[in-house]
Amino acid sequence: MYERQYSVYVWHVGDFKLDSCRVCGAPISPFMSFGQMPIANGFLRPEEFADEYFFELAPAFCSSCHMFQIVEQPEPQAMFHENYAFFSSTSKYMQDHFKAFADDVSERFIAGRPSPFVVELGSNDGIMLRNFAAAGIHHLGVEPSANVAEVARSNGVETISVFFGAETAADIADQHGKANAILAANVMCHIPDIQGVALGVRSLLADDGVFVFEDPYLGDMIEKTSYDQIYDEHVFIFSALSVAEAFRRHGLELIDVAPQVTHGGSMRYTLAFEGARPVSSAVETILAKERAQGLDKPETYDRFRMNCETSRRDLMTLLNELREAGKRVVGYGATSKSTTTMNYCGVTPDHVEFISDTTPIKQGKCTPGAHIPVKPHADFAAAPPDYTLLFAWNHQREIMANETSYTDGGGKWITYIPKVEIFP
Ligand code: DWN
Ligand code: ZN
Repeated sequence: MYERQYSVYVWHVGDFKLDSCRVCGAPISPFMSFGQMPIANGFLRPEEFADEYFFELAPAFCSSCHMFQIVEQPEPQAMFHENYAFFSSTSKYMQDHFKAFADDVSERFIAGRPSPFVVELGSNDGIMLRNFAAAGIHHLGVEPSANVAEVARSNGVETISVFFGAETAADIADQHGKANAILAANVMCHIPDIQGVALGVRSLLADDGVFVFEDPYLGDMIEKTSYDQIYDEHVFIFSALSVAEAFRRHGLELIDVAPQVTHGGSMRYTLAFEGARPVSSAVETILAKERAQGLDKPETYDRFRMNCETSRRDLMTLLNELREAGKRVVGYGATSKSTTTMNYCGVTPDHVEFISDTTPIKQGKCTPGAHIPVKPHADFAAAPPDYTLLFAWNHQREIMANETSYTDGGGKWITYIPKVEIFP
């Protein structure tokens, strides 16, 4: 079944075979398939439908090193390019979150150093680094998507537009010196060559430096059945178990963890050279919690698969009922995540009239695979629908605060995480 994909994958990436874990090389095989998927951020116009790229989205769990990963991923250039559609700063809440992230790193690891240097991998439009820039701290963003990198530069954030790896790391160290902190937010889970990043971090990090990154958390995904975290860009969904093991192989030690509410449940991991810094008790606590949750056991992922199937059935039952009742349903937030939801569940323009999204580059185009039109928020406000399907469920608090007039006027919301329901 996976023969074609093996060859595609080997052709694209070369170093790893599809049937072996990207971290430890142990044999792996998918425990489910979400079916044929397009590029999650590949918003397109009708004339491009015929040439749309699809791959099979199938996750696997490695019983040896506990890494959760997808077995096939499109080549990076197909996902991160000069037209990348996601700009981090679209959410005010996320701007505040990254300011707090930057402040925390500054207080704990930067304050008092004579000439600190901070590097961020996948710095997007500079949402985090601009806080360091504003404080006059020597910084560098590494952002492969040229359009968002340009926005960062225009915000005064020094940024180079390349993929990070051992070679780039050595160049940066030559030009700028070693980094006291290397940061990454919602980036590490996008990079299949985790070994290359680890080598790069090793060569760029100062002896007592820290590597701090956060990504959507496997524990939350399993608990909430938020399967929409799985899409082409997210090659890994990390846990503390898998992160500790992946970096231990490169002499880097997990010294702290901190759960985050962002993106529907994330975890911030802090790593340092082995023995260079004390290890927080939070690490042992989270490892024990993950074992108790079964994140190290294949049966957990069989249960997850069944929960995904239930979620899909419930969502489609509701959307079909609303369609038959002649109700208008509009989507809110043309998220990357919703590409998995819509294509896995079979949501069509007959179910969802259009999706409201504030990102100009998405507007006027259609969603990948499902081909639902994306329109500006003004269209939503001008003709409020009976029901609004909350694809940006991770921004629920901010969206509810902004949409009180719709809700107070009797508008209904639909969520599907952690389960399908209508509110209020
Ligand atoms: O890891 C990733 C995360 C961090 O961001 C990437 N792979 C891509 C992206 O994932 P996403 O697209 O699922 O992220 P969001 O933040 O859930 O996307 C929100 C979308 O909703 C954006 O297109 C903006 C839009 N939006 C809106 O139209 N009105 C968002 C808010 C808060 C709003 O009020
Ligand atoms: Zn493994």
